[in-house]
Amino acid sequence: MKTNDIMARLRAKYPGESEYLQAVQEVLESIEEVYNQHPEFEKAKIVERMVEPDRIFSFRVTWVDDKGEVQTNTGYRVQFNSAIGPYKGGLRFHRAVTPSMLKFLGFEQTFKNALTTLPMGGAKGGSDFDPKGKTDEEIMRFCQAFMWELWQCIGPDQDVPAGDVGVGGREIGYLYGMYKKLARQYNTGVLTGKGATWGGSILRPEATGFGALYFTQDLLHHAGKDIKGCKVALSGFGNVAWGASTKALELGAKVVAISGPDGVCEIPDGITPEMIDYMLVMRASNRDRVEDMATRFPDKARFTPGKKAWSVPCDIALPCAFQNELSEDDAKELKANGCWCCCEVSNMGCQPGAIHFFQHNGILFAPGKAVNAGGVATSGLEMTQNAEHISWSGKEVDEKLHFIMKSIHEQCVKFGTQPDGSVDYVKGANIAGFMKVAQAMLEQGTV
Ligand code: 2IT
Repeated sequence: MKTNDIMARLRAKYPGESEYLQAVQEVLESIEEVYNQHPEFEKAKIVERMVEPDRIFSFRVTWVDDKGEVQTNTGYRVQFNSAIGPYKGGLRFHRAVTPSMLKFLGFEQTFKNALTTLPMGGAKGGSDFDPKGKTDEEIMRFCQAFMWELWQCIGPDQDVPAGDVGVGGREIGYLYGMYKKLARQYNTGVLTGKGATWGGSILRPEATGFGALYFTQDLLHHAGKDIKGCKVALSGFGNVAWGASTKALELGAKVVAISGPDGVCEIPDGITPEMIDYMLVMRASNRDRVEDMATRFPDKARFTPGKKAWSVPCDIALPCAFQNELSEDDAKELKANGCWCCCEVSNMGCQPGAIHFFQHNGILFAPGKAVNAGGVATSGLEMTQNAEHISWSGKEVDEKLHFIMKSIHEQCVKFGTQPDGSVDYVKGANIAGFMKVAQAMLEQGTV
């Protein structure tokens, strides 16, 4: 296998699918050496098969807004790979959603899910619907119209969607309500991220952020460092940023910046539990403005329009928002301001130039598919509880999540340790995830 040849073919076949091509290139570069030591992979054309989604559903979603006007969006479900289990992955509602974006996310999800140790294949879906400025009633009508098409593609043993950007507990509720009406199936396991009283797992809302901080803690320990007293800058103010801030505070770190599409809020004395609670209000408002934090807490937070969280001096940077949100220039600014660690919590949050800069300038770096896997792992735990018709305590779920994050860190160390003793977490995560999926595909024959 030669990465350059495969990439040239994919670029010609899928011109303009930049996120998808970027995600594939990153994985192929990391696994090329290991892959070429396995002639059986080459013979079965594992890579050529693995970079193509199993299938993509695309559908029109028509709904009526509050003014009575008819609106049309496009919905998708990309079922990427089922080698190690039923399709599993979130739904993203964002104006920029395209097949390329969902293919990149589905591809990443396949390896991430393999890292969790649980039997889940990879998928992603969503729509170019923009939740910004929409009322609760409009969100509900859109979710119902979306499920009208999606319900035939999913099922508890087939494909289990969850939330992602723009899809949280409220949206999962509306989607689940409509699923039951259409399918006349009452198995809670068809979606994860549900409410605690109707099949949801305790700690699922917190899990992505909590898991990310458990992973960061392990990474720091491995490097002989401690998170206590560290200054953390993070991007976003949604579900992931909320969970990450909560756990960062609990572990004794100080969150000095959060951000949004409108700019950054600097918080010199560190975020407080009250401010973390307010993130939920900001998310539910659909205003998509981080400035609201500074308006609500003028003594604590200082808003600067147009700036990113990466302009604020910190020890640890945690991208928690969107792909490619941290550029090479941002990486340089972070280093110049004293940052020495970046754990990517968003999927593909760092641009390739930023990762390269971190890795060649002694900054600890770990990729999203390892750092943020606690979210989907806890979705897997929700599926287990649903299948058994039981509900575990918060303590039980937290212990399992902690164990899974530890095991992901160990897999990264196993496959990513370099001759000088440092760990290349990108390589480690990609090789560990790839080997598991590749082996499963090989054993299941040419399908
Ligand atoms: O990117 C992700 O892993 C998610 N959005 C969560 C997916 C899931 O099925 O819980």
